[in-house]
Amino acid sequence: AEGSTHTLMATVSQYACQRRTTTENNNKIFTDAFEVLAESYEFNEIEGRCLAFRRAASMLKSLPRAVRCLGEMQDLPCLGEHTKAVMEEILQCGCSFEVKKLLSDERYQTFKLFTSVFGVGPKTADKWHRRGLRSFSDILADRSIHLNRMQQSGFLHYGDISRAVSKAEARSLRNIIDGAARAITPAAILALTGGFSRGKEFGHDVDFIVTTPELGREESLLPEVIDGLKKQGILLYCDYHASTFDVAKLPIRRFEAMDHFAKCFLILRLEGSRVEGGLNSAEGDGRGWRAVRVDLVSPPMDHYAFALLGWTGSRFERDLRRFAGAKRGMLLDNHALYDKTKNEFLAAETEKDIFAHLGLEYIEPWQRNA
Ligand code: TTP
Ligand code: MN
Ligand code: MN
Ligand code: MN
Repeated sequence: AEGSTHTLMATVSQYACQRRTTTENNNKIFTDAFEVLAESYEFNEIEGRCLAFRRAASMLKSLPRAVRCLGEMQDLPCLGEHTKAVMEEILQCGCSFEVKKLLSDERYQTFKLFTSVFGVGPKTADKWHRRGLRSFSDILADRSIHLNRMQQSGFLHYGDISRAVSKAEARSLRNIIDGAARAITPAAILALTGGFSRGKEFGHDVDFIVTTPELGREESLLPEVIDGLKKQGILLYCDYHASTFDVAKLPIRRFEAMDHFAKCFLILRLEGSRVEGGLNSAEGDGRGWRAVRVDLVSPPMDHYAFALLGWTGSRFERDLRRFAGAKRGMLLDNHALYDKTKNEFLAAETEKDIFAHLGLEYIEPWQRNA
């Protein structure tokens, strides 16, 4: 009675940055199915369809309640023929035949398994699948396969890092990184970003911004923090990327997956975390520690707000960029916001400043789970 079709969809924007999306998902039955389809298209490098299913899922996550009938879909954005057909089937039969078929598909299952390893993407999974490899033991037994350092760590710590990280573990890690940064400079700034800053209960890693108000100092801060973690004996893996950030090269006009700030992808040893078994038999019971993935990024302080907004992540951030370009003639990325009409950079000290420049209502991080 309370939910006429109108209240469900009257104001839904096609852009995630104009929607509020909490961690409560009322349409999980549809979005789980869409994620399987999106993944399958991703594995087969059919990017357009993958994106279509991800955008549709993101839109459904923002709805205040479940979609209950075909009629309710008509005015919702981001839904095409294929997505609607899948939803219709789920409404009628409780599941999608196409999704069921994929879940039992050998190629999908193998890609899913292989890409669950840290350092293995669809390209590597495809290479291994073509060679007839189907399991971890197939890979590890094949002497002709060369694993890079990241993949070696991925297999070594597989059991631990494929287990979700809890909020409590994220807090412990925060204290560790905070201690390490403060030992170097008391002025160090540490901010939680990524999924945990959006209020998620669990994550696949923990993301932090580590920087300092002293401009230029942030470049050497990160290597020093890493060194501190190493001296504590808790650095299990480190992939460090020095800064390639250059204000003179802004704005960056083509999309790049990675930003240019100094950053590192780590695996840390977290003490006091109980662990069940892992792939590696050494990761057995009775251990008082677990391995956990941590990402650190160090933007210079005058670009802090852009880095924070970018690293807070989810589809929300991607749609912010898309909205900036399509609706405002602006270029937004993790480094800066550039107004192409005025030919100038728009400075920002806070995320709120960036929303204001874009003429968007401010949306809290916990409402950005798009
Ligand atoms: P993730 O840690 O991959 O995702 P998440 O924190 O949202 O979810 P999970 O709980 O599974 O960890 O990425 C966080 C954000 O970091 C994501 O929006 C992408 C962003 N990021 C950049 O902006 N630049 C980069 O160079 C990298 C590596 C990540
Ligand atoms: Mn994360
Ligand atoms: Mn690298
Ligand atoms: Mn991350």
